[in-house]
Amino acid sequence: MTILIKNGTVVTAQGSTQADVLIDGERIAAVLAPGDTSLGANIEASADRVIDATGKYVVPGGIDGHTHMEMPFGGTVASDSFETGTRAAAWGGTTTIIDFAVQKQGERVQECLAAWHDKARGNCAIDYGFHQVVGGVDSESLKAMDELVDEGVTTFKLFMAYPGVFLSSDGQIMQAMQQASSNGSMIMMHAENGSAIDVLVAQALAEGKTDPKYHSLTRPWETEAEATNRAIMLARMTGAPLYIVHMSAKQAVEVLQKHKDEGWNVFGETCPQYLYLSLEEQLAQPGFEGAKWVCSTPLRSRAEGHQDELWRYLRTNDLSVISTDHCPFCFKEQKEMGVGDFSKIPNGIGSVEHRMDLIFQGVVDGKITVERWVELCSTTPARMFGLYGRKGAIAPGFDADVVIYDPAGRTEIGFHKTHHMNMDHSAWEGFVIDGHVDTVISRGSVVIDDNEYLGTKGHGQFLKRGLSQYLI
Ligand code: DUC
Ligand code: ZN
Ligand code: ZN
Repeated sequence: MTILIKNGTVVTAQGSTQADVLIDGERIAAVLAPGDTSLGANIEASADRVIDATGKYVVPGGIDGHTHMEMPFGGTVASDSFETGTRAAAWGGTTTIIDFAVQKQGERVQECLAAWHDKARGNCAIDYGFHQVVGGVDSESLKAMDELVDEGVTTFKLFMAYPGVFLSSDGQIMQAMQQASSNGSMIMMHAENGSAIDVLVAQALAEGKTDPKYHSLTRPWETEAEATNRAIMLARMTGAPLYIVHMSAKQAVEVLQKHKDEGWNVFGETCPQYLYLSLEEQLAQPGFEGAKWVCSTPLRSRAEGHQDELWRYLRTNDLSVISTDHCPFCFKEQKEMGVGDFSKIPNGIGSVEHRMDLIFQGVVDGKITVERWVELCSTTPARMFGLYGRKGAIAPGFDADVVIYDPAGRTEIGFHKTHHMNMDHSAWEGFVIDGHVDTVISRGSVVIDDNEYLGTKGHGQFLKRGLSQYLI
């Protein structure tokens, strides 16, 4: 099967240019400037399908480097399966996810990873890889880290939050970082001071402060900035590179920026919810409504100016990746577990379907360029997580993961506009985007075309990842 995408504007992290893109089988065969006849004068006649992309952007498929499909968490399980979650991702122009396999204390890392393979195998609409959460750092799990690197799982997530569940002590973090430093892998960190948060949560509840907004008020920015600084200091001592996930506090990014400027190999990720949503407008809605927006790190105060600062840090590359931390829970029966006690609300927001659109709105609003959109949502995640060469660019030899995006289109987001995630509500209800995902191609197969899903369960393959290109 050959597909010719003609007359579009091909956007990569490096620049935008008028070009035709020829797909042959699962790969991009050629990117042809206007008038380039090196493959013959009329390749259009021999192509199986021709798509006219006049006036549209042709961009590499989105890579969401942070999702939690069907993850057991907070006494329940994230509501998207690999089947529903990857299908929703495809609808939104994301053609690769990297999900988190989870190991808890006392469990064998290899068995946990095998369980995640079982959940995903044969079920995904788009390609997928895994990071490994190491919730119990000990001599066995440290050895397992070396094995996993050989199996294409080259990133390991640790938690400084959730005492008794996932939290690693500073000593455990230090050991895992030393291991990463020796085997070339990368540590990803959930940087919040979980012990301090637990004290604040217990005190708030004792004072009768039970509403969802207290989720954010008991996780003040200091808990994120302190943990960020501690994580980086530990990484500095071990020489390990460090990637801080879901950053939401401007003060935490300021800490990261300082160490980055000193030449340390530290990277920051943020998510759409921290760029658009806030404590005042969402979490503090009356009654229990705010539960829809309980996630960690938490949404922060707009009055404190975090959102604008995060956009600025995206421009300066102190934040270099946008993922979703997609961790959906239904309102009925799942979020409702926390009625009368905000600490029992399962933490998570579902956004895997909307990231490309939401961040494109940042282009429309003049916050970032169209090339930076591609870089933050596809190219840097590919380089960061050892996928570049296959994913993250429109270039010959790369996988034919391509999105045709219409900047003159319009996308109304929300549950009532029928999103495709397995959720009974939307954190993004009412958002309108000045752009539209028209066509999505995953390894040469058209999976979304003109508001129709054409993909298949099981098309998505496991991606054995290499080492990060950002390691030195
Ligand atoms: N934060 C969330 O909001 N959900 C899953 C785990 C996490 O760290
Ligand atoms: Zn986390
Ligand atoms: Zn997460």
